[in-house]
Amino acid sequence: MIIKRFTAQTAPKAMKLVKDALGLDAVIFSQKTLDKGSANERVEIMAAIDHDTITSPPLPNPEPGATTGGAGYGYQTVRKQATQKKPVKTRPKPKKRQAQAPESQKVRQNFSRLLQEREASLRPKTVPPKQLKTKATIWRDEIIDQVQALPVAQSSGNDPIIIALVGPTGVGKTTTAAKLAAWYHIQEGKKVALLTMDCYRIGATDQLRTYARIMHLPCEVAIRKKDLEQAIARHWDTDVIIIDTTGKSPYDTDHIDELAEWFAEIASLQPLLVVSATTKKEDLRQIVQVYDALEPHSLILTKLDETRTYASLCQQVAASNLPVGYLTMGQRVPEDFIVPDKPLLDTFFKKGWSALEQHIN
Ligand SMILES: Nc1nc2c(ncn2[C@@H]2O[C@H](COP(=O)(O)OP(=O)(O)O)[C@@H](O)[C@H]2O)c(=O)[nH]1
Ligand SMILES: [Mg+2]
Repeated sequence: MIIKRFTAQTAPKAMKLVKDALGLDAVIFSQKTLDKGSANERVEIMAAIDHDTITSPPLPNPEPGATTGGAGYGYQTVRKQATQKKPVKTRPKPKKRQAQAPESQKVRQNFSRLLQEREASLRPKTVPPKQLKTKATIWRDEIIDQVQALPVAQSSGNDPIIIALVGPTGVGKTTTAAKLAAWYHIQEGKKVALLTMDCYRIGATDQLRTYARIMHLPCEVAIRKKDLEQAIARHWDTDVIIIDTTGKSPYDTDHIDELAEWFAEIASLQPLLVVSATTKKEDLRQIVQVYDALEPHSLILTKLDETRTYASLCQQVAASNLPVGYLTMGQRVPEDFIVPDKPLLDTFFKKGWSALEQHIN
């Protein structure tokens, strides 16, 4: 880089010196007035240029008082200020390409088309997103199709319908037993009796007794297998007997064996497996598998209000091969309870929560 100082009586004159000496690509580092107010007042410009861009040799001062020399730093190029029309140095213009013969043009076009075709054939085949969505929807609908609705079966003759709610702890068995009792008693006008085998927790029986008292329904506790058989016999004249059971871990197989033994003697008993929508996929699979030993009649899906994602639940229900008998979506007894038909289950698993909302009072 060459750095020079230029002085002249006025700024335009000093700038002309810069242009003449360094050309239009010169960079102005500084400009200041020297001996301001005196007879010797003049303008000093510090300018620089790269060796490569020097376009013309530095000229001697064209007028008295004009000088060049020195060093500095700056930010401005002369080109911006130049009034001179023609640049001293011009970049050589690229040579004009000779017009191609039509023959060779054709060959080039064919070649690039072949290249494009080959690239396209090598690209991995991806399914367009729209098509993917359709496939996912088809797959989802196939799963939903497998989910069937089936309310509790009617009993033969004058025998009562006997239902037992089984399932893990805290899924809503007792609450749902009360909802079912209310539905049969209030909606269907049936004569209902409540039995509970749940003496495991302190106060567990009180929960169902309280519901029974409010609905003016009989409620009995069965601590032993014999108690259960006798209680059923006592309420044989009712339309529906609803049995609440103790919840245990789905990994406690002894509990399932014990229940199976209790139920073995009661021929028309329909076990309903209560599962919560908030249960994790793997646990749900385990629950369905373990309770299969009791040959459940159907599923009761509870706590549908506690989530908004039902795809995994739908898959598990379909995989269980068990129909869905009832849905619950809240703690209110008897309101938060639905006896779904197949179209409602379809809409629910397709649209989610909004499909249930309109059925809630
Ligand atoms: N959010 C919601 N809570 C529920 C539902 N069903 C039951 N519960 C609540 O879940 C808790 C456990 O219910 P409970 O009937 O005692 O379960 P159990 O141990 O299976 O008998 C209670 O606080 C119930 O009020 C439901 O559908 N939605
Ligand atoms: Mg309970």
